Formats: sequence, structure tokens, C-alpha cells
Amino acid sequence: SSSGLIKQSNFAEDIDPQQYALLDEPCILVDENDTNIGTASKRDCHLMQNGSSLLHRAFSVFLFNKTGELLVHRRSDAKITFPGHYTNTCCSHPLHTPQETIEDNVWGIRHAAQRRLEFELGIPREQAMPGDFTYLTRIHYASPSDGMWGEHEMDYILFLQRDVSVNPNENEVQDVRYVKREDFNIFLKGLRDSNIPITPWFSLIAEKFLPLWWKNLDNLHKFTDHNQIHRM
Ligand code: DMA
Ligand code: MN
Repeated sequence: SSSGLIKQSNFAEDIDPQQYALLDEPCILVDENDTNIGTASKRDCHLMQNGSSLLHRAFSVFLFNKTGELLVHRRSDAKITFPGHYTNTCCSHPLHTPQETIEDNVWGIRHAAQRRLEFELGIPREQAMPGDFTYLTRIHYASPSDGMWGEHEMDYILFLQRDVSVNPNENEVQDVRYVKREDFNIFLKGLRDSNIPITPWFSLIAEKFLPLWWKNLDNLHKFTDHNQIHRM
């Protein structure tokens, strides 16, 4: 529509300046088989064009403390996509750099996860070393955020269980909490009752994968699957 075009040409005015600067990050473009086919900016990867956006690599971290509680957070209102939504511990994108494009043992994704846990949640790098994560699988999914922005990702799932110190970055995160496995459904209902949305990927993973994996935190490696890509 014409109003959509006007909004698109002026969108910088409405966006938080710190989040706006991050739109220049180089993301990794992939094909449906997760082959690296080049780079595009975070901006170009998340602008909807003809109902879809460019498929790129991403990751979702689920961090549990030693007693098995999941660390979740509410996205800040400054986020461009899914502001104010509740979500899993940390999500972002590996960058198109030599370090974060390494595919052996998903090493690039592991480095990116360490970087973003520190940036978003203030978790010291030595408390989330690349080798500490358990890689589970990849999920290919798409989800619009609003008319203009959306996600289309090859999402790598990483789990980590350890006690960490947390010091949230307020430009990224407005609330953090730990949730016990037996309280998870009550937690979700509480969000629904308060009209607090949850991110589509967290909702999807919470429904399809999380119950089994959460029950098996001590024995996760048997669920690692790098052959199949789950299409949602
Ligand atoms: C993008 O997360 C990744 C997934 C799996 C949705 P995000 O929007 O939180 O990325 P960033 O924190 O880099 O803005
Ligand atoms: Mn993305």
C-alpha cells in the first residue's frame, strides 16, 4: 500500500538508535540445506519482501541453572522484531566473519552464542565457553513480526546447564526470570492472562521439543541430530 511505502522510506525515524545501528551486522545467507551462500545485512534479512524475508542462519540458546530451571527473558520495547515478547534465554545470528562461519562441530554458532550471551545478558564469556554448549538440531521456520519485518531462519538450538551471573542489557532485555519445569505451563498461562506475547520460535520449540529435552538435561547428547532439518 502507499502508506506502507511511506513508512518503509522513513522507517529510521521510528527505530531505537542502538537497534538501528545493529541493522548493519553481516548475517549469513543459506539455502534450504543450510549451505552458506553469502552475506546480507541484518536489515535486508529481516525486511519482508513479497511476504517473505531472506533465509539466514540463527541460533536459540536455552540456558538452565544447576537445579534445572530455564532462564527466560522479555525482549525490550526497543527491539525491532517482536518487541516486548517473552522468549528463551538468548537468540541472535552468527555473523559472516571467519570465526562465526566455521561449520565443523557448529563452532561458528558456538562463538556467536558466547558473544550474544555476554551482550544481551551480561553473562561473562568464561561462564559460557563455546565448547560448553550442547548442540541439538536445526529448525527452518518463517514468521512475520509486523507488516514490514519478519524472520526466516535456519535456527540452531543450543542447550547449556550451569549457574551463571546475569546483568541484562536494558536495550535488549526488560525482564529476566528462571522457570521450573513443573511451573512452565503456569508461566505460559500467566503470560497469556496478562496479554504478554511470546515469540513464535519459543512457542514452537516449547511445544515440539522442549518437554523431552528439558526432562533429559543430564543426557542430551543422544538427541543431537545434524542430519535432519526440521521444517516448521
Ligand atoms: C534472532 O533473534 C534469532 C532467532 C532465533 C529468532 P533476535 O531477534 O533476538 O536477534 P538479535 O538479538 O540479534 O536482534
Ligand atoms: Mn533473524
